Amino acid sequence: MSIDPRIVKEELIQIYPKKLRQKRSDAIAINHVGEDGTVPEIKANTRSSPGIITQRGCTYAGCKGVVIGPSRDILSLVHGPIGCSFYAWLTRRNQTRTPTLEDQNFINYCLSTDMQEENIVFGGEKKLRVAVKEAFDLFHPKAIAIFSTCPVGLIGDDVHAVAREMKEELGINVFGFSCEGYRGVSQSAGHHIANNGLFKHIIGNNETPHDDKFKVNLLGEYNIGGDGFVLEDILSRCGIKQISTFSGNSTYDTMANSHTADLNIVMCHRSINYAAEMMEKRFGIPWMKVNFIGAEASAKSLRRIAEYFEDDGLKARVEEVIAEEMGAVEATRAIVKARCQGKTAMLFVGGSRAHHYQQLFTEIGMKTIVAGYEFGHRDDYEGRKVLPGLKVDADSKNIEELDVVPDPERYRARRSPEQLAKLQAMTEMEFKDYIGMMPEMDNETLVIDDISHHETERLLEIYRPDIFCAGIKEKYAVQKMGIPCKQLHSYDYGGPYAGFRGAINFFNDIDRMANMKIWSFVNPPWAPKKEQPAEVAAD
Ligand code: CFM
Repeated sequence: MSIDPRIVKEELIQIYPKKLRQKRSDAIAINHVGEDGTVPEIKANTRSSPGIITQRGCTYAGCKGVVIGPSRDILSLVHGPIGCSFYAWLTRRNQTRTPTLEDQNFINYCLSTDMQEENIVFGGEKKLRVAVKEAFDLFHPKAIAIFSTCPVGLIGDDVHAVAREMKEELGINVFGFSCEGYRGVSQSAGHHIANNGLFKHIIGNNETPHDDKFKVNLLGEYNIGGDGFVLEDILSRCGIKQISTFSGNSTYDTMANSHTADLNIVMCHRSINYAAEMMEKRFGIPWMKVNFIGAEASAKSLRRIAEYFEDDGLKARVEEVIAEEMGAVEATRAIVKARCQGKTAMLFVGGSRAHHYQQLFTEIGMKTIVAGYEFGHRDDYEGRKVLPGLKVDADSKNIEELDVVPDPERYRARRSPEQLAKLQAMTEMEFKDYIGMMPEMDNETLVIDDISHHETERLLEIYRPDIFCAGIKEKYAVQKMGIPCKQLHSYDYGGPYAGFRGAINFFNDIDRMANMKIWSFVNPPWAPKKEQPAEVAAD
């Protein structure tokens, strides 16, 4: 069945009032990849319209929950009303391990200043100071991070002044984030604020040297459902030393030591590209986009890392690891592909997974017909080449841009610009680059930014895809319409899905969901009775 995407687009937006119709029209692109790789422009990273029921989260969620939260021994203290903490408590499946009994792990805790009306009226700094002290006395952490929620910004509490004071008094690293929920148009602003904080307060604080030959940091990997564990295993078997991860299964010390690495490999471009750029400017560490979602994609990423280090031993080791893993992947893939070939998927996730997971569907013959991010920017859709032309609007201006210069003692260019250009030309490596989602999607597919609930429902009615990928907020509305919904934030308690073993898990899970017959029986009492398929009626 082929449906003209122009008619679908019209159908999605026709119900809206005029101004909203125009706004949503700009956020819906019909993909077309030109000969030179150009794609249509899409409007992204602008304010959601009230009432559309956005999938987005807030700036505090992006800073505390996404980027800093997964680090196990930084004590996160939320300055705000208790709800902001309670609803962010253990809701993201970022896993961690404590290798020894001495290791601290605060991930299960939920610390809040529990602001009351009185604090809103008279100020909350005093309460914050007491809370930092109490947290220190209880846990003796290496570092305490303070996160601001909306009312903190509105009443003007200076969390940074309190952090400086307490750092002095307690003798540990204490730092604050002005990541009030309203600070940006989505959680994306919180990523940027968190990256700035990592850079100002953590990276470069630990000078432990390593004499390993191949040293990398894995950036933008948060160990959801154990993805990070899989990647740690693969990299170490290849003989690649992972100095730190930002920030799945990480510690304060490893992140503080990350400037000693020789390459930054970036999984989630959206959430961490700022830190990658700043580390290159200050320390001379090049960054390279990788993708470990999908077996083919993982193999390609490993080969690129090996090319960067220009070492035959490493290249051989990488090939061995790929060969060890691929047999099992191919065995499952062949079975699942035969059952899933030709089925369709829609993906509406965050700021990178709606792109990365298309690869896994492709590997089992499934086609992504519509996709979109919640809070991606134009570069996540169209590629970083659009960056110079991006207009900086008032909302983006709200977020500090750090002025980064080479560190006078510690800057060391790991590769010359000529070397990088040579590597880039030879291996299609994307140094300091990300080509975005749209160039890898088929022509005439739909790309929708910050999709509304109405648009979601109409899409499902029109296309009836075999699987819809989104989050918990969408899941049951979608399934009530008789279409299976795979959560790609939490993985529905499943996973890991990264690397080779992750691909096997994903293939099996999608096979189960997309081929489950139960969905075709969903029949609300008001609808005319459906014929049961013959093979079921005969049972
Ligand atoms: Fe990056 Fe993420 Fe994502 Fe993200 Fe997220 Fe997430 Fe996500 Mo949920 S950091 S942008 S803010 S890959 S929590 S681990 S799944 S929306 S697509």
